[in-house]
Amino acid sequence: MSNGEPTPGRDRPRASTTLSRRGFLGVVAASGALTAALTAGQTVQWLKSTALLAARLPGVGPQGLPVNVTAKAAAVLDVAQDPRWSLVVEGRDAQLELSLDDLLDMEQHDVELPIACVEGWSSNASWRGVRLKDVVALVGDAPDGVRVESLQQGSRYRTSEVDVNHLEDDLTLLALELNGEVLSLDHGYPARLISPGRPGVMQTKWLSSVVVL
Ligand SMILES: Nc1nc2c(c(=O)[nH]1)N[C@H]1C(S)=C(S)[C@@H](COP(=O)(O)O)O[C@H]1N2
Ligand SMILES: [Mo]
Repeated sequence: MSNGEPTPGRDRPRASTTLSRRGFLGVVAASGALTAALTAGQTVQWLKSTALLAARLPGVGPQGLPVNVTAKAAAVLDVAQDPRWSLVVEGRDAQLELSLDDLLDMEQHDVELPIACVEGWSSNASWRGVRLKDVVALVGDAPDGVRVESLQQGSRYRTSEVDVNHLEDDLTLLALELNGEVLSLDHGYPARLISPGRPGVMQTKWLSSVVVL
């Protein structure tokens, strides 16, 4: 047959061929759905309920988003909750410190952006906070980019660079809230970076400073 379909034998009822093809198509559809689920964002909750796959996935943490490294594991529980916390903004000529209240007094913006971890999960979230470029503008530079630094010590994940394109992007925030609540400790309280199209590893948590490059 030119269309490559199996030809039912004369002695086999047509219906049995149709049924077996349907069965085959059912398997194809099911595996397609699984592939789609594994590659799509926002599926972590669904996968968690699938016992077969649960062992390979991170737990769904506070505020509905997985946590890769907790505040406790990063040894920032005390420094992150210190009421004297402030964000150091280091310009080329000027330096200033912004308290959490100072940041909250600035214009707040809402963005929807995923965290996409190379370990194989991606999850969308709503973030609210100040634009990174608004913070950098306070020290009056036209930077080539910035480096953000974490309160966390001794981890290669404690800093990341934000190039000028991401810095100028309206969606690049120093996030103070996640999914309608104050950022939880595990997600980077008091402030964390969130920026579009960067791997999760560069969405630095528990910020201590922003350094103009
Ligand atoms: N300071 C710091 N920031 C960090 C990390 C870290 O270990 N330390 N892990 C990164 C990685 S690998 C990912 S995937 C995201 C996870 O963010 P979440 O735990 O809020 O989901 O945070 C990033 N920011
Ligand atoms: Mo990650």
